[in-house]
Amino acid sequence: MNNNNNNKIKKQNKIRKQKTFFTDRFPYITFILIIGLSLIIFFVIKGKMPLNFFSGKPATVTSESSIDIYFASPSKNQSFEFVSSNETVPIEIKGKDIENSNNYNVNIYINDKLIKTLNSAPFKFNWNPSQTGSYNIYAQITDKNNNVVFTSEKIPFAVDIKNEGATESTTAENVNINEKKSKILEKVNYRSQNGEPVFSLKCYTPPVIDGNADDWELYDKFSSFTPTILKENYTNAKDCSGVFSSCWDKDNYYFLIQVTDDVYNQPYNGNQINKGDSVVFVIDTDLEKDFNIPFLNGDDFQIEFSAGNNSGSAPESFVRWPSNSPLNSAVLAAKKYSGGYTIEGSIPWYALNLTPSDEFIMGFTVSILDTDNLESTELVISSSRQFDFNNVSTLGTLILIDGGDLQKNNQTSSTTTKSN
Ligand SMILES: [Ca+2]
Ligand SMILES: [Ca+2]
Ligand SMILES: [Ca+2]
Ligand SMILES: [Ca+2]
Repeated sequence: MNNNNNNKIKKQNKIRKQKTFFTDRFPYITFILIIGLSLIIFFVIKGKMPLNFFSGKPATVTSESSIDIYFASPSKNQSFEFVSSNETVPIEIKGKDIENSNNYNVNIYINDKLIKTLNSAPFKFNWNPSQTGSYNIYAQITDKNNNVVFTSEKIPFAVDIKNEGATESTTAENVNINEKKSKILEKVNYRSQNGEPVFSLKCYTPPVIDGNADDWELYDKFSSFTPTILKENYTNAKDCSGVFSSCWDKDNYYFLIQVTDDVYNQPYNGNQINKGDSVVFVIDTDLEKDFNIPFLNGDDFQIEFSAGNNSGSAPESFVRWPSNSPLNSAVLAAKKYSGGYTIEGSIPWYALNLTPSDEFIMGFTVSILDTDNLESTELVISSSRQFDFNNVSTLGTLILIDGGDLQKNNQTSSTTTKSN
């Protein structure tokens, strides 16, 4: 009997031990089950929610179908052919919902990068691509609480910039001249923030001032004009662009500017030519002394040129600074044609109180003023990266160099490969 009782107690202890063993493990099993179930629920919900929800981005609130927008520009697969890297792609988004309400922001993404947020109509701007390439654009509409209410489809387009890079030198095969230019650039002090210097080569046979460009083949051509004033109006090279060349001898500074302009509009003469289509030189003949002076002084010149008024008057010049009078000693010839005009001219050095010399350096910006449909200037593009008529510290640089007789060198280099 006693023995029997002892066995019972032992048995109960064994059961209790087993129970304790099971209850010891039970919390872990419960825990693993909870984690497992949570993960399953999480993935089920995540699959049904918009992707943004878990990545901290604003959640979609409004039904996407309630917003209706489209790209008026660019169109699908449109390709843009530009002649300069300053040209822009017009971007315009239209849609009644966004145009009739002030409650939306339009975020524009190009190649998935946010480049502009517009918050009122018209939803348009000009985008300047830095390089040739294939792009895609889409718009994301957000409400004022930054919730995404619509994302448009991606519109592919392409940009091809012909003259990627800067100044084109037609004397590239003449190694001496390029070496000379590099050496000068190493030693001279110029305002590099305003752009690379423009070189003017000495001419041994002066160009004939007749409006024809045929005697300018051997000279450097500058075409990298930058929109500088009212630049928001700049759209493309057909609206306003140019190619500028100049040369010099002991008597004169000669220049040729070929302007591309879709609408020639010069209603004025005399002291008002700067309100119509015109070209302006601003020159600081004492750059070294005035390097840190922003205001115009006695050795600076602001000279305007017109190809003639709308009724066909002769080309003319006007010196805005310092004299406020026409530059009568300048010789000018101009041609107007569909899509632009050309001005060729010579300015005697004595009019600038200057004696030219090899490696002479001056502050210089040539600007093209474009007037199309308004009564005054709508856009200015300049040879310097920035430009302000009244601030000579925005001027670029012009360097006179003697590269030898180009006509003679050109004949020699076409018969021999070795340069002297
Ligand atoms: Ca000529
Ligand atoms: Ca124009
Ligand atoms: Ca000066
Ligand atoms: Ca014009």
